[in-house]
Amino acid sequence: MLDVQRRSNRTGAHILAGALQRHGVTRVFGQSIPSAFFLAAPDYGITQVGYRTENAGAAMADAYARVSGQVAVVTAQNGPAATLLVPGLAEALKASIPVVAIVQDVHRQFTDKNAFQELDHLALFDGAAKWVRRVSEISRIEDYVDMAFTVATTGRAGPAVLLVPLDVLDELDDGALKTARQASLGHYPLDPVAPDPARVSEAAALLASARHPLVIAGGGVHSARGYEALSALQALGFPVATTVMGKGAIDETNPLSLGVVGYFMGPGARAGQLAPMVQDADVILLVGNRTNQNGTDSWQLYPKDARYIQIDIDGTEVGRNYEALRLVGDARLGLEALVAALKLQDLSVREAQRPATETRIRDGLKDGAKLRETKAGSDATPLRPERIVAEIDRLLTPDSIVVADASYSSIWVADGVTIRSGGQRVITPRGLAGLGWGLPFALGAKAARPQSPVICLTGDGGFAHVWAEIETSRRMNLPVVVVVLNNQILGYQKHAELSLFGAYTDVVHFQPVDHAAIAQACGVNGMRVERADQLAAALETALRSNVLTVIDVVTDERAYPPVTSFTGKQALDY
Ligand SMILES: Cc1ncc(C[n+]2csc(CCOP(=O)(O)OP(=O)(O)O)c2C)c(N)n1
Ligand SMILES: [Mg+2]
Repeated sequence: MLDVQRRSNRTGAHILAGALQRHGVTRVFGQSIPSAFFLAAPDYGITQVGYRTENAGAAMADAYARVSGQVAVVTAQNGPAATLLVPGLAEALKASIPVVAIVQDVHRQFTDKNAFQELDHLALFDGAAKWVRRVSEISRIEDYVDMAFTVATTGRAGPAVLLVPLDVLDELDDGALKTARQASLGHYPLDPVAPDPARVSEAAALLASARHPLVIAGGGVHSARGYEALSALQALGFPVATTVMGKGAIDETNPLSLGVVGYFMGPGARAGQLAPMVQDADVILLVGNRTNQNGTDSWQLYPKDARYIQIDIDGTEVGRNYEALRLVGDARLGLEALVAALKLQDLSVREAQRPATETRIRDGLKDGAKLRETKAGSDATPLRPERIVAEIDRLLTPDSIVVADASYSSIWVADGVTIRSGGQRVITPRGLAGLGWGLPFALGAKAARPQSPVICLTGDGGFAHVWAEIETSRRMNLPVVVVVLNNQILGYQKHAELSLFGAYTDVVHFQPVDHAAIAQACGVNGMRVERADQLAAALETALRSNVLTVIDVVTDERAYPPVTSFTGKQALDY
């Protein structure tokens, strides 16, 4: 539609769509509502990814933002639909992912009259978003859209909720309105600021003279796209570990990469033998790392007496759990500045230590691999999850995206997938670790990068939250591979109970479910795998398919990952 025509009879819905177009939005996760907006949107180059449930839609938007580097937009109706956005936005809040949720609100004249599906959305989203506002004038739509995008992308990224009364969208632009707004704010980080140069020099001096320095990178490196800078720092001789959210930030085949450190470094973990290397570190650089419970193994793994340096865009995260030299700023710019400052330092200590550091990592990983081998190479029936992930890992390219649901799947993937190039993506719900985000994450990732293979690992419990989205995949042409660990239990739940109480509650076991048949019933592919030698072919077929494939793998309910709190718990050897 010509711009002139648009202006002459445009409504609030057109203004909203135009503002999103200005921010580079081309896809919106929605379910028809607000209808006036979605009817106008195609004229602005915006198409809809139609979810089945709002909670899945919010998770799709989250993964879309993680993978694309763009703000993702999700919409919902007022009332019940809005309530279902809360879990996904809460994940985005905790994981620092920029999502703009546009939520329809009741007609302005009906406000506070017990209108149909009226709810106090400001209160509803208060704890699940960075910002919640209602736009109540057509003349302010662009202002509020820009505020929402700015809030989502500036500083620590996160979700912003914009409430739009439906009559505002229907109102005609009286022609008096003229927007002066030109900015495109749909990418993040919007304002990549660099840390104080004096502190950067201080940090460089500390790192250069450290005997056992260690870098522990978190999800902030992905958000800042700081991959090259991180690998430049590693190239100066600094060993690099990551959190689960940071996995993918660094090539894990580099001799100075430890892999993921945190709460699953028990026997059989890839980096399980490297815990002493973390504990012995004298200077630790944290980058975009929240130092949360799982990442620090309940704050037991990171040493108490080390010097910490912390780069984070959010100054309130710096020093939260470990007092640190404060480098408040963007992870990429912070790392770049640090690399430049280190090049001015005498790096002879680091050079001298480097061979010993590499040997220590190599030996530790070798010992870990020996302990893993029996499980990762196992032909046992029912299958071991370690074997499944090893088969997936063999088929990955740097372009592949691996997604995991919460529970054990996140751990199996974080521990079993090998990152071969900085920037390779592994998407896990580590903000809140809610069950059911795996499949919608996979669909959101596929929407962001349609050419990339997307493989999702999920437990049978978590998958059941979102079976409905199999149909979404088919309808929206988002073919992904879903590998279901069919152990017929709420695994982590049962095992945590066993480890803590020596007994388990009475609902952790499921009746048998044929997940392949569920997929087939939705008109996509379903396969059942009961033997390890069927796996490779099943995965290859699934990756070639142009529709979603569910691979339902019968797995051993006794299999649990090397979570340190499980180590030595005999109740788990049942
Ligand atoms: C929405 C939500 N509900 C409950 C939990 C608690 N929880 C964590 S792991 C788990 C068991 C998950 O079982 P399943 O998805 O089958 O994975 P498995 O551990 O068996 O591989 C539960 C109930 C959660 N993390 N999120
Ligand atoms: Mg299970």
